[in-house]
This record gives sequence, structure tokens and C-alpha cells, in this order.
Amino acid sequence: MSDAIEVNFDGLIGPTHNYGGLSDGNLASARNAGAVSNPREAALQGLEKMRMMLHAGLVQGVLPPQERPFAGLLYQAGFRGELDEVIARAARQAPQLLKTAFSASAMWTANAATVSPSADTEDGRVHMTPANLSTMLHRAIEAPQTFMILDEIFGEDFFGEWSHEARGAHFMVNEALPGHPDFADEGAANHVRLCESHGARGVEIFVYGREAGESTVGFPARQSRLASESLARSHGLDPARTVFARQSRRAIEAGAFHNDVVCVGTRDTLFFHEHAFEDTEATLGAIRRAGDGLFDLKTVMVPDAQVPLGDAISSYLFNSQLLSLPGEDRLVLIAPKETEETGTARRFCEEMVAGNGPIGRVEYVDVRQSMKNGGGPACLRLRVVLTREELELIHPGVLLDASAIDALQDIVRTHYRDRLAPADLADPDFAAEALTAHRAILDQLGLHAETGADLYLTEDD
Ligand code: SUG
Repeated sequence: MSDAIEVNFDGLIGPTHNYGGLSDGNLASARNAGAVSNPREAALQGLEKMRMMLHAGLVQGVLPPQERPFAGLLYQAGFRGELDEVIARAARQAPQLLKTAFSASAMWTANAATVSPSADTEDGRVHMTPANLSTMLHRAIEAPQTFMILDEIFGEDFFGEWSHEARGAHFMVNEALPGHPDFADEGAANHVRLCESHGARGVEIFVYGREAGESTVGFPARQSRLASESLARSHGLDPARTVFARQSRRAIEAGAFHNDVVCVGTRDTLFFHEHAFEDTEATLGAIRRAGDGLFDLKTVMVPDAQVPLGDAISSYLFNSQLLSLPGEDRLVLIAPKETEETGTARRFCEEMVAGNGPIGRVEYVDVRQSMKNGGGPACLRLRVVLTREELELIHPGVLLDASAIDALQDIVRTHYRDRLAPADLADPDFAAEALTAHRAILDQLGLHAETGADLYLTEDD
């Protein structure tokens, strides 16, 4: 067993954060469609959360925002010309597409990829597969840049320019699954890993909402079973230590568009709502069998009678970070302020910590700007379990200390607007401002991940 740690890679919220109302089945996104956002406050809130993790003694990573507006999408949709002309025309001819090209949704890095630590994989490498996010157009455009960023941080071949053999021996950044509904994949938001300690072999649980080819009525089920199975195969997971569980239709219809809206787990503990899974008993039985000899499963199931599903979803009780912090013998739940403000959820938390279960403390964080688009503390981070040796190999610029957080906050204060209404996306100055901010962030982190897509808008075919 190795001395591995779990590193949270939070998405730095980008300068184009706005309320586009783009996500069918995500109640917060629908409710706040068209509202005025505050990208500066959003990014500062996210960075304060990262600072809090750092103070708690954790290693904290960051993933940069993606390039927005994403000119590549506008080009593919047939727009040509200088970026400002293209934006003006798209605003008139295809306003929904313009919102899509500006979406800052890559902030929710729980959807960036599925990650399997080296302790679980057949070839002993860390495997990561960017999510194709194929259900929503504004999210589907993330996958190529996600691959580019993960490849730059962890991969062997950075843009095919150099080969980092040591990294190749320890990491595998796979290509996203095909972008078809049969392979619909939303990344780590539908994936839970349980284990005795992070470095020990674990059980990986994949939660899907439908079979490939199955049509469902109502809100979309964003993860297919075929996608989950394909990830497990390509990561080389032991079938005996892998569980596939169906998310309950009831949860999806109530607004749980990802499993992490109704369930979170870490180490040997699974914290979930009574209605999270289609068949709770079978799911827990499968996890116990898969974990046999590895860990003794501890469960905290929240009954509907105590926290009704609707409250669980509006409060985002489960979209919390469940952490084992240095010096604390019980787990800590980092929940959004909205949980504290929802009577049933807050009372549940109070009773839970007063008892002697595995979760001993709840702390509330303010990520309201993200929450208004349906993104809580857990959505904002991608968990990557790394051994000390693996940690040494990754691009160091994305590992934060207090001064790096200060520097990012300075960039945000300098370049981000504090007010962004939907009509502002067509403001000719805004795209240039957003791209400048993006470049400043990449420079700060020592990354190159620019697409150059704005250049080919004016190229002759
Ligand atoms: O995919 N919201 C995101 C929220 C993702 C939350 N992630 C997890 N649960 N892990 C989504 O629905 C809204 C964007 C808008 O409407 O402008 C949005 O994409």
C-alpha cells in the first residue's frame, strides 16, 4: 500500500460565468436563466474555498477555465470573419449558440473526467478519461480542451511536442468516449470510489441513469450504462471490485441530474439519500461484496421523511465535499450555505454530527454564484488520488499555495466583470476582455492550453 493522497483540482471559474438556462433537468439553471451574474464574485468564492482546503492541510490543485468565447464552435456553425463581427452576427442569428460558446461550465470539474487511481488499475497507472458530456451542447464542447489541459498536466505527450517517459509510466490520459447518446458520460459526478485508505485498492462505483439506446421521458438521464462500463474496461479495473448501479428515475425527475446531487462517498463511507438509487439494497449489497476484504462499508442513508428529496436537491446537502482532514478522526462535510439555510437539511446535519457516525463535522461554504447554476462544492472539484511519486511528476503550476491563490485573485479582480447580463455577451469588448483574462490565468499557471480558434475564423478556406 502506498502513501497516496487525494488532491482536489478545483475549476477556476471563468470570466464569462453567466446564467444561460442551458441545462434541462437542472432546476437551478432553469430558475436563474437570464439573471445577472457576477463572474468576479464567483471566481473569488471558488478561490476562497480552495484557500480553506489549503488551510485545512490538504494539497489543492486548480484547473484553468476553458477558452471562451469558444470561436471553434462558431466557426463550425459557419460563422466567418473577425471575432467581433462573428459575435455580432451570432447574437442576431443564433443567440442560443452564442450563449453556448460563452458558457463557463468547465468550472464544474467533477464533470471534467473520470479518474481511477493507480492502486485500482491493471497496468498500475493513473487512468483518466475526459467526459464527453454529450447530453448538453454547451458541455459537449468542453471535452477537447479538457483533454488538452489534462494532457498538459499529467500526460506523456504534450501536443505531441515532447515525450515525458516518466509520466507515461505513471499516467494514461485516455480519449473521451464517442460523442453519441449511447456513450453519454458526465465524468466523476457519477463515480464514487471507496477504500480503506486512499492508496489502498478500492471499489469503484459507477452510477448510470439509463441503458444505451433506452429512451426515457422527462428530464434527461445523462449517463449511460455503456459509458460507465466502457470507462471501467479502459481503465483496467477489476470487475470483482467494480459496481454499476442505476440512479433512480425519481431522483432524476426531482432534479438530480448527476448522482453527486444525491450521494457522496469517500474512504469507507457512503452518504446518500434514500431515493438516490433505483435499488438501494442491491446497490449496497454489491458494494459490500466488491469491498469484501478491503474495507467495511459504513453507510449514512438520509431518509426522505427527514430530508425530503426536494429539500435534498435545493439545499445540495449531498453535493458536498466529504473529506478526511489531517488531525480529525471523523470525516468532515464541506457543504454549501444553502444546506445551512434549509431547515430539514441543517437539522439532519446537526443530529448527524451529534451522533457517533463516520461524519463528525459540517462546515458551510459560500459558493452561491456557482450554486445558482446547479454547481455546489462537490461539482467544483475533481478528485485525483496520487502517490507522492505521481504527485512529483505532474505540472507543478497547478498546485496552489497561498501566494498562488493571491495571484489568481489579483487577476480576477483586474480582469473580471462584476456584472454580466445575457445581452452583455454581444458586447464587442467583452470577448476580448474574456480572452485576455484567460491568457493571464494560463500564464500564471504556466499552461499553454489555448486553442487559437479565434485565428481561423478569418482564414480563407
Ligand atoms: O451540467 N450547470 C451544470 C452544473 C454541473 C454540476 N455538476 C455536478 N453536479 N457535478 C450542468 O447542468 C448551467 C449552465 C447555464 O445554464 O448557463 C450548467 O451547465
